[in-house]
Amino acid sequence: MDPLHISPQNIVEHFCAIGLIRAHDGTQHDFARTLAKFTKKFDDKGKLKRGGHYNEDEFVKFWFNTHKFYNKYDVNNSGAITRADFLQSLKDTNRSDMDTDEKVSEIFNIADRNRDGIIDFIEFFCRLPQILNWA
Ligand SMILES: [Ca+2]
Repeated sequence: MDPLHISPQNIVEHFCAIGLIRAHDGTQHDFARTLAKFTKKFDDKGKLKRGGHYNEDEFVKFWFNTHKFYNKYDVNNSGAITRADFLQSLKDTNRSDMDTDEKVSEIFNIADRNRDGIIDFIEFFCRLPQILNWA
C-alpha cells in the first residue's frame, strides 16, 4: 500500500484489525458505508472530490473534524453521548417545532447498537448520514 494514500478499504481493514469495528455485529458494513459516502464527497477544503482516496493529511483532517462534530453533541464533555446530551443539543438548536424526546428516541434506536444507553464515536460515525438528516 502506498503510505501516502489510503483508501476507505484500507481504513476499514485497519479498524477491523484493531477491533474498533466488527463484521458480525454490522459495524464494519455501516462504518464502510459512511466512510465511502464521505470520502467520495469532500476534500479537505470541503470541495467535491474526484476519487475516493485520502492522503494521510486529508484523512487526519477529516477524522479530526468528525470528532469535533461528535464533541458538539457531547454537551458535558464526558467522551460519550447520552440521551441527556442529545436532548440538550437539540434544544440548543432551538427547534421547538420538533418533539425532541421522540427524536432522541429515534436516534438512539438506530445509533446505540449495543444498547448501553450511550452513543460512542464509532456508533455515531456508523449512523452519521442519518444523524445529519435529523440534526
Ligand atoms: Ca452504545
